[in-house]
Amino acid sequence: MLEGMEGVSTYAVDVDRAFWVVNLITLFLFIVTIGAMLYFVYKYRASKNPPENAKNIEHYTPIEIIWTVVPTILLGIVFYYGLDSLRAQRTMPKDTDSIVVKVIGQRWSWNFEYENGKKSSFLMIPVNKNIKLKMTAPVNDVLHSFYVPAFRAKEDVVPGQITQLWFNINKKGKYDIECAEYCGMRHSYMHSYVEVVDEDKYKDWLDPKVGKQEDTKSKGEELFSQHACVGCHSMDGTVLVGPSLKDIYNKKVTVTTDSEKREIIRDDNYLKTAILDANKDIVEGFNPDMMPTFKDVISDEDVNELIKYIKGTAENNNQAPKKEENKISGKELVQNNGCIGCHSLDGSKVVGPSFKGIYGRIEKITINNSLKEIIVDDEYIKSSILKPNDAIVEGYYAGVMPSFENILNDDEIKAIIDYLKTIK
Ligand code: HEC
Ligand code: HEC
Ligand SMILES: [Cu+2]
Repeated sequence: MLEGMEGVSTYAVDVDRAFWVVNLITLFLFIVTIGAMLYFVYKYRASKNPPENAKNIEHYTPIEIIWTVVPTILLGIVFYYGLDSLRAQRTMPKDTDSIVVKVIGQRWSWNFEYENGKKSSFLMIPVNKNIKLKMTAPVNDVLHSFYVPAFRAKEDVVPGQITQLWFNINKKGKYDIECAEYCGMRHSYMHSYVEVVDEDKYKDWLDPKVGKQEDTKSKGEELFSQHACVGCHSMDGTVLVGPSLKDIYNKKVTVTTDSEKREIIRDDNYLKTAILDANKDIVEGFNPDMMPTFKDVISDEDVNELIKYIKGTAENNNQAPKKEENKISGKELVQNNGCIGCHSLDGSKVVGPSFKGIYGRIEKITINNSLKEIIVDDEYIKSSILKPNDAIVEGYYAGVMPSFENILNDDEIKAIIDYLKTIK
């Protein structure tokens, strides 16, 4: 595959120029030195120049000046073009003029997160736009290096530190991403690709519901942003000031009512009270007096619209496209969390056991230093993901698989388990 031999980023010309300048100067110096050496070997060969004729010349000013001045100029040229290309690469556009993508490099996969929260295991970007990568690795991971040869772009990815890289690509296509820092066993498998597409195609991919969704925005959704609920509540599962309202309808919650803890189901009545009289029931883990009361601010009718909207995130309530998008795909989770860097789907042993046929399989594991035989079920898979070091599969090592506690939530783990069941 020769795609990428030609540089496709705006600064590729600068980098390529520096490359050629350095190489041509090196070639020139090579020819001059080796040429002179061969010439002298021939000219002063022993048969024509008996050793007793040899003279010891101590000084020859002209040649000393030449071999000082010429290399100085050549190095000056190398320095100039080196600095020039480095400047082109490292002068970052502002965040506001760029599409910022978060990159996580971990053993042994690349993960990308876009401005709207979408995640992927390859990088999708529009052509002719500034792209800025903010990269890091998990704190318990090792050094990696993000490298796209076709872009002439490379930067270290360091645990616990954010490094940046930018580019602006002028040619659509698919280009390789490599890890350029040796990072252990599966280093060579730590590759992915960048897909450079038209802006429209990029937008469609990033947010498939744009356009379709805009006109069907429900009354409840409008009220939700109008009354600034969005500032404290997400609809995608992230906890802001208040709990996320995604998928909460008819689910249990622990609340404190009149300083007494109780568990209740979030039905219409509960939601109505939660909106109009927020301090009556305080959701566990949150503080009272944070949410303003909306009594006399929001009419009963509008409260019903809001409730409908909150329900809509749990039920298929004329919000079909939304629902589709919120469905968690176990397959994507497995791809986006680096699991397939260590677990194969085809039965081959990689760093960890293969996922093929994992569900229901009989396995020997070590728990508390004693070997036991178990059948892989939901509970076991869940604890393998959350506490990988509690039970170690025979033939494998502890301390290799990272824990996904606080990274994957219960719903996501369930989706992964459902997906694993299908890999036969
Ligand atoms: C200033 C931040 C803030 C704003 C604005 C806000 N809330 Fe809240 N909300 C909270 C906090 C904090 C909690 C959790 C404590 C509690 O139960 O009161 C909460 C709890 C809730 C709950 C219960 C959630 C659960 O998990 O059971 C619902 C429903 C809710 N809010 C709806 C709304 C709606 C609808 C709006 C807009 C009309 C809104 N909130 C505006 C902060 C806010
Ligand atoms: C850095 C490599 C690595 C990553 C990343 C990783 N694992 Fe593992 N995993 C291992 C190793 C090694 C074992 C075997 C040792 C053990 O039991 O902890 C294992 C064991 C398991 C087991 C038990 C397997 C069995 O046959 O009993 C499951 C299930 C599992 N991993 C799921 C996952 C999931 C899901 C992810 C992604 C969210 C993941 N792993 C990410 C290395 C990894
Ligand atoms: Cu790496």
